[in-house]
Amino acid sequence: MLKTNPHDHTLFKIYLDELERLSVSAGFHVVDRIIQTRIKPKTNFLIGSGKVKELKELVKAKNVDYVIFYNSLSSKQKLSLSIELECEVIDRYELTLMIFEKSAQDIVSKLQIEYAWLRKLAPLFKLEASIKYKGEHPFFRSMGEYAFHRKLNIIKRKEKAIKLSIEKLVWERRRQIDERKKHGIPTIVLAGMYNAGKTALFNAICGCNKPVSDSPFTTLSSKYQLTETESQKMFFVDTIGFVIDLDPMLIESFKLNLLDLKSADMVVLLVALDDPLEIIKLKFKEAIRILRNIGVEEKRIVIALSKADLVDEEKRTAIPLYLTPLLGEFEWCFVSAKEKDYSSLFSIITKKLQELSRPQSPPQMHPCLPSGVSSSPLIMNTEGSLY
Ligand SMILES: Nc1nc2c(ncn2[C@@H]2O[C@H](COP(=O)(O)OP(=O)(O)OP(=O)(O)O)[C@@H](O)[C@H]2O)c(=O)[nH]1
Ligand SMILES: [Mg+2]
Repeated sequence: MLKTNPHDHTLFKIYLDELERLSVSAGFHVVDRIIQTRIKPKTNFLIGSGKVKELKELVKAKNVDYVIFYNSLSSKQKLSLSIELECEVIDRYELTLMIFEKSAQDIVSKLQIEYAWLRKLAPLFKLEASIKYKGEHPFFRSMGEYAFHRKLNIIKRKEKAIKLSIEKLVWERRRQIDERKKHGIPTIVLAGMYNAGKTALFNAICGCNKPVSDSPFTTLSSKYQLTETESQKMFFVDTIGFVIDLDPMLIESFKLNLLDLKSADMVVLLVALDDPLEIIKLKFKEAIRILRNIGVEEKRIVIALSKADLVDEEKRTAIPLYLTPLLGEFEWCFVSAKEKDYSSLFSIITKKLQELSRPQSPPQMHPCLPSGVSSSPLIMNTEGSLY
């Protein structure tokens, strides 16, 4: 890790712990950590040349296969480091994609992951080739250069094709969202860090049986389920989890998930209570920052302090006090998927939907009507396709 804030004495440890947790999830055995503090990253190696030397010795001594950087690496840095260290060098973006690949089941996730890989690796391939063929005759290209151009064209075509497929899916998703809005069924999206308990709550509310686990990014592509409360029908959406310090390029590659969040009538942000207090606070802050960056309006966010069954009465009083500066203006409640305790969440959602319902909406579209939409032709299954 290159630590650019010399005054940070605690956060960087949390970030590194998170990186180690992700590395283990991806299947790595972590042998050591190296940190350098410098305000300005170096353009060639990110870290200073002395540190590169130290790292090289460590790589040799411990017979290391991979060096994983917390920081994002440019193509130039990745290439220079892997040549110098004589091993694979990846950054957190690539590490996250490796974990995604492990849990990717459906075509939508696989497509988005492939797109994210291409966005990262295509510039690296171009750089590698330009170094390799620099100085070769401009008119009589070597066979190697021909092969490179062929490969580059294949990559470009692939990138274009994947982008097109994703755009088609985005278009289809937009259409489904518009149809849902037309039928006046409000959409409630469950968001939060990975492992926050989104899928467990989704399953409990909707009676589904989607995979739930302790490993990061169990859910990659959104799951949808229409459900009926006492007063109305709602679409619940389970989404991909966030991670601390999420790379904006990664968010951008997962456009479909973005669309779900942006178009939601309400976003329930799950903040899990099974972490130490300072981590709960950090993850809460990060999740709010990510939602803001995506463009989710604060008035549409409800906070659900999840896994409440794990905290005793004393902590139930202490935690909201500790989180007061963050909870601020948000409506919040405790939830427990395990104990099927989410009635307060439903009360808040219903109340907020009433507040948010706009007067210009046609009466039949009002989301809080006691559901005259029971036999709506537009119902989606949990994978998002219409039936
Ligand atoms: N005690 C307790 N554990 C819970 C509760 N909800 C979820 N968990 C556990 O927390 C872990 C993560 O749950 P998930 O529902 O998979 O979390 P997620 O937010 O969907 O995670 P990703 O799909 O990776 O983003 C699992 O081990 C669950 O059993 C809860 O209400 N109480
Ligand atoms: Mg999940």
